[in-house]
Amino acid sequence: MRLTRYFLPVTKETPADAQIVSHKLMLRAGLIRQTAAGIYAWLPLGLRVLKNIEAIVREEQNRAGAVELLMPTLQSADLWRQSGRYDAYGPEMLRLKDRHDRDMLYGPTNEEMITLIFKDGARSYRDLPRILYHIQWKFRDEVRPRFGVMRGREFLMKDAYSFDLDEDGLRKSYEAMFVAYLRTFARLGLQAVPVKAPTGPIGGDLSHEFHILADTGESALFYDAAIEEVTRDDLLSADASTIARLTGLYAMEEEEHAKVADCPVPAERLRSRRGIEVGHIFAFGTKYSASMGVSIQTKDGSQIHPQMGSYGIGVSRLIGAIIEASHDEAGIVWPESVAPFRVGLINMRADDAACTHAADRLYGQLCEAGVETLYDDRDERGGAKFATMDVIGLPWQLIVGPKGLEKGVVELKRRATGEREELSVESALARLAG
Ligand code: 5CA
Repeated sequence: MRLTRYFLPVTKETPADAQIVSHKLMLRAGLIRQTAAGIYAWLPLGLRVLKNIEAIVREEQNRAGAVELLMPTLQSADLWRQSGRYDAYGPEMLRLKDRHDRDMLYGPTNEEMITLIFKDGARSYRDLPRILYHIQWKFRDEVRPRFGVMRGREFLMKDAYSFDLDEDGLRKSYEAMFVAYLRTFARLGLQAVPVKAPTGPIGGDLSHEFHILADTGESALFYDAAIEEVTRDDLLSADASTIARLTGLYAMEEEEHAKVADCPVPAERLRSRRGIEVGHIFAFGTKYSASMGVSIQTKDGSQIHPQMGSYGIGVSRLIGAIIEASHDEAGIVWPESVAPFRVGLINMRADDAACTHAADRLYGQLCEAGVETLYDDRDERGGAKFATMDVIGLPWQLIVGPKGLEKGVVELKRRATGEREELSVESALARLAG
């Protein structure tokens, strides 16, 4: 993509209304634009990151055996009256009326809708177990939307729902999602801490939150330092034993920790840090399947209500969490797996015909090799181009300038470390295409 044809409104000024670094950088790097309190438009660069995160979340859901569908954002109030949550949900729910004066709402979550869809489509034990999920916008009329996409009112969530014949099946589905979560966050370059959680309005008795450690997190956590010893490789190859190891280690939110009379962790191993909740999973049994009358015939002919769980990931919130975890003074440092482009190609002298010719040619070769490249072909000072590339945080910068060309070299800079290296065009291509 040529920058002269793109839409990348990068700013040098620090936006006054942003308090935390990820929000500031998302605005400065032209990823999002606020259109109303807690509601954001995704600009082209931000949308690419969102899609990359979504793709990793999707791959891991599919790998765990979950099946994708898509439910609407607008729901009828009657659906929620069936579960009894319509009145219980409170002012966070955005309620509206259609032209026939029917009560509608913008979905804050989808337990009711998926339960009804499953009820219509499943009859017998052969239809279980199933895990269904979608990636869809949600609306919660938060009292204090803040920190940009971190606590928005409209936000993108992956929510999965499991249906099992018995509690043992539910435990297996819960574990499959737990593994998918550990792998998903590791692939996003994040270290997520699973924390045993109270279940709140979703209901049920088994629940975990997944937190990214960051000083700007909204939750205060207490956990066993041994959790920090779990490596990325452990997480990528996670199985039931990894879950046992992790959930065997103490980790609590402050409020819950305060209720624990005898903390099992010795003081020297107890860590206290803040966390960003990027995922939340619940096993709630028959809460919705019973209240909404889902009956499934078992092998022996009896009828049961399926055991259910729900599993959320804050897809749009993850962008904020990733930036909180990965940035420096100059800007964002994207992990390779979610970067909006792999390479930023800089033509240092758009007013120099030879330099432009060489940069154009290199751009063509990168595209040909399938390397996602943002090409700064603007007629601007080199300094401004470097600053733009640094703030948007692409993993590699490839710099073409007249001096290098005389020697037959281009410069390759790694954003994460700042390491620079001169090499021939061919070697640069080989390196980046790999
Ligand atoms: N139905 C369940 C799981 S499918 C559910 O709604 N869980 S939740 O309330 O915990 O939300 C799931 C995830 O969505 C959270 O872990 C968080 O990462 C994200 N999330 C929740 N509220 C917001 C918000 N206001 N802005 C951005 N992300 C949010």
